[in-house]
Parts: sequence; C-alpha cells; structure tokens
Amino acid sequence: PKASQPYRSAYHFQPLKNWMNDPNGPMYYKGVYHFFYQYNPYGPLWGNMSWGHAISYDLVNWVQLDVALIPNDPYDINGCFSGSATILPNGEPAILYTGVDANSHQVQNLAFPKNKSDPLLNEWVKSSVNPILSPPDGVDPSMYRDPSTGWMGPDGEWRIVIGGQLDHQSGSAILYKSKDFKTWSRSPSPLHFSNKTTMWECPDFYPVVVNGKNGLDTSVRGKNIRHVLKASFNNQDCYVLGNYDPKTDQYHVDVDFMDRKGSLMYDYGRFYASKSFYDGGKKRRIVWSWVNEGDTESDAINKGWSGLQTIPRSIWLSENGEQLVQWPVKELEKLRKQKVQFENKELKGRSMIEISGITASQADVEITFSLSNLKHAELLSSDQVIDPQILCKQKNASMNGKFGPFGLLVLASNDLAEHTAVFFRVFKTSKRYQVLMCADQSRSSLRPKVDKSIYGAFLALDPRHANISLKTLIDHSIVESFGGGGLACITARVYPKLAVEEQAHLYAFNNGTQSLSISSLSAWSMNKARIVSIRRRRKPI
Ligand code: DQQ
Repeated sequence: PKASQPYRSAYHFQPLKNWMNDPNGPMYYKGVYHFFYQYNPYGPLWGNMSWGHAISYDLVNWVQLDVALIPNDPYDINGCFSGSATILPNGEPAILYTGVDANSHQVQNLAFPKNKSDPLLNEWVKSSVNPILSPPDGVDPSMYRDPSTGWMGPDGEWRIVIGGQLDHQSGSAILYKSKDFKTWSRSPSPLHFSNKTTMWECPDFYPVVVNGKNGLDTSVRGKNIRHVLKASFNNQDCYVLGNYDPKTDQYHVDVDFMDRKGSLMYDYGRFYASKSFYDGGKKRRIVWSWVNEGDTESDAINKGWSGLQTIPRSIWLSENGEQLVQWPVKELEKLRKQKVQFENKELKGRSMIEISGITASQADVEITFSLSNLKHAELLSSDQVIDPQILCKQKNASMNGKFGPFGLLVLASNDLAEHTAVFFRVFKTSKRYQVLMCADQSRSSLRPKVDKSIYGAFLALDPRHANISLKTLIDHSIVESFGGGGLACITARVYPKLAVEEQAHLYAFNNGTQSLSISSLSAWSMNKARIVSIRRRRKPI
C-alpha cells in the first residue's frame, strides 16, 4: 500500500488493509458490540470471501480480532458469503451464513462460538451438520443467499428469510421455519416478493414501534408495532413498511417496492447490503452499511484497501409513520474536538461563508436554515412524477434558483475548483411545497476516472412549519449527510486531488436569489477513532 493515504477515513470503520464489503452478523453480546464483515484477507479486491471480525465497547473504537470464518470446507470452499447472527434462548449466539460450495451452489450454514462465555467470541466453529439448507427447486443455485436474523413466532418456532430469485424473475424473501434452529423447512409462500425487481440480496426483517425511537428485538410482538422489510437490489437498499401477522406469516405492505414513486430507500447515495441489529443495552435498533469505492481497481491496488462502513445509525419510524428516520449513534459525539458555532446569520442570495477554525477534511457539521417569504419559491409542475435524482442533475449546485441551491460546500479546494455540494432547493407545487436534497459530486475532484454522480431525494417536511437542517459527516473520502433530522440520507465517496487534509475548506453557501438565515451552525473537528488489530490465534489463516 501507498505511504500517503489521503482517502483513508479517520473515524469510519475499516480494516487495516484489504477488501471489505457487506456488514455481517452485527450483535450486542455480554456488553460487547460485535461486527463481522465480508473480507478478503489477501488483497484489496473482492475474493476469498471470509468473515472479518471486530469488537467495540462504544461503536466508535474497534479492536480487530482473528478472521471468524474462512472458506475451507466443502460447503463454503468458494466463499463464506453474507449472513446474520441470532441470539438463541439459551443465550448462545448463532451465525447463519451462505457458503458457496464446491459446485458453486449457494447453501446455508451454521456456526457457533467455541466458547460462549468469552465475551469476545474470538473463535467460531462451523456446525457438523452443514450445509443446513440447499437451493430448492425453482430457485437458481447461484441466487440463494444471505440468511436474515431469526425471529420466533407465537408457536415457538424460528423464522428466517433468505434472499433469492424465484422463477428467474422475482426478487424474493424466501421464508423458512425451524424448531431447533438447525432443521429448517420452507414455507409454502415467501414472506414477500416482487416481480418488478431482480434478486434480493441481504434481506432484513424487523419490527419498529409506532410513535417512538426505541428499537425492538426481532421477535417482539404486540400492538403499536409495524414491520420493515429491507432488500438490496439495483445498487440500492430499498424498504417497505407493513403489517405482519406472526400467526399466519402474512405480511401486508403499505406501498410496495418500485411503485409509481419508486422505492423508499435507507440512503439515496452510495449505500448497499446494510444490516440492522437490536442493541439491548441501549434499547435501539442500529443499521450498518457497506459504502463501496468510486475510484478504480488500480486505485484500490495502490491504496491497498477498498470499502468503508457507514457510521452505525439508529433507525426508527417517523412520526407520521410513513418512513424510517436515521441518525448516527450518539457515541460518535465523543470524537468531537474544536468547535465553531454561530447563530442567526444572514446568508444573502448568491453568497457564501467560510466555516474556518476546524479540520474541514475530518469534521461533523450541523447547520439549520430558516426561510421566509416562501411564496417566492420556484414552481414545480405537480402533474408529473419527478425523480429527485434527475431533478438534482438538471438543477445542480451551480444552477441558480430562488430558494436554493443552499447548503454546504465540503472538501473544497482553495480556489473552489474542487468541491462537493450538499444542498437543498424549495419548490412550490399547486398543492404544497417540496424540499429537494442533493449531493452533487460533479466538481468533487480534478481527477479523471473517479465517480462524480449527483444524488437526490425529497425531504418529507413542510418548509412553512419546519426549518431545514443538515448534518454532514466529512471523513476524507466519505461524506455522509442527514437532511431534516434524518428524514433523507445521502452518502457519497469523493476523491479530491487538491482538497485533502489541511488543504480542504468548508463553506455554507446560497446560490439562490432569495436571502435566508442560518439559524444555527455548529461544526467540530473530529478525532481519529482507535482501530487496532489483535491476532490471538497463532495458526496462519
Ligand atoms: N455480497 C455477498 C453476498 C451478497 C452480496 C458476497 C451483496 O452474500 O449477496 O460478498 O453485496
């Protein structure tokens, strides 16, 4: 790997080197957070799929342990693919994961800790009954993977879903039941499927409470509970909300995947194969996600690594019950150091303010804008369904509007030749107001051959009654943004040539004609998280 590493993150989780993709089997066990991940122990590109393993007491600082699962048995010799952890009634954690066997068929396998009284769970033993499931008829053996965390029904039986493609066309969450977590039988119908999507990877299914931010463990039943089904396809993590009857295993969704308006997404940027878990210590549900690279394979080889994880996020149902809300775990605030702050500052049309005094390449920024005279907002015709990403592309950060674009310019070079813009625009339709949130990377780097996408989402808030807030976590090559308190999230990866380390600047900007006010701004330099590696087993892996 290169000695200079301008793109390595300081407080996002990444292994010391090599390739990482999906989060696997996150759990909270005996006071310790466990995090596993798809890992190539031998290089910076995808391959040799193994389960890397790290532990933490605070979700911020991590100790990397031995690789937990390696592909060295006939039922996983071509890869230990993604899977989940479930804590069984006797307190023992079980891992269910996909193995790619010697025939390149995807099968499901079980593993248990060698010593369950060791809170670090350093060694994992694959079950002698593996594989516990093989591809059923009608399911392509190369499209059958990623078992979910289990939940128990009122009949005392476990359920899981496995991602698959049914009859060559429908994305599906194939449902299984088991009395002992070892012997599983397929339910006559899947938990849910859609013929508008391809294969579902990494399905996640869990309850959320109506009117509250607390999380729930997977098996919780009762009133005021709704269920989320997340599926990964098309490079995006989409979800539906619905009512689940644990007696019949019927799941009725409010609005299905890929309806007229598209799908609800956890994050409208670079974010895939996420997985959530219930943190019984702090009674919250936390979601992790893989954020892949937007540079090239030869860049990965140069850097010696590839792939990041998002900051773990708390996730809950919004007040109106129509979507989920996410926010970085509170513990991250421990890393905040110098702070700059101001309140009630006018941000005139076509102006910008530099936010100086912090490390702009490694920062946490929270800004709130207040708007008045909204009747002057630009008109958006309401009769057409508009894709927010297309709207952000048509009206990028340099296109003047009325209310907006306004927001942050992050990782900006001295002369602004490089900058990533995270911003809003407010539109008026015949019936209401619409707030658009964009992350525009089109000018993020002078380097060719790095991704410069423009992402977009609508923010479900009414700007007549609520200020528009933005939180952005900037960490060298990752920019994670949360609009409206987490109503819309957009994660971007950027690779500036000039705006690196101390050369990076941060601005609040307004490229609209209407003046507005920054009702508050707080920005902090962030400390580096401690991520260290301990190898306890001496035998080579
Ligand atoms: N990554 C894993 C699969 C999963 C995919 C392989 C999603 O199990 O479907 O590394 O990114």
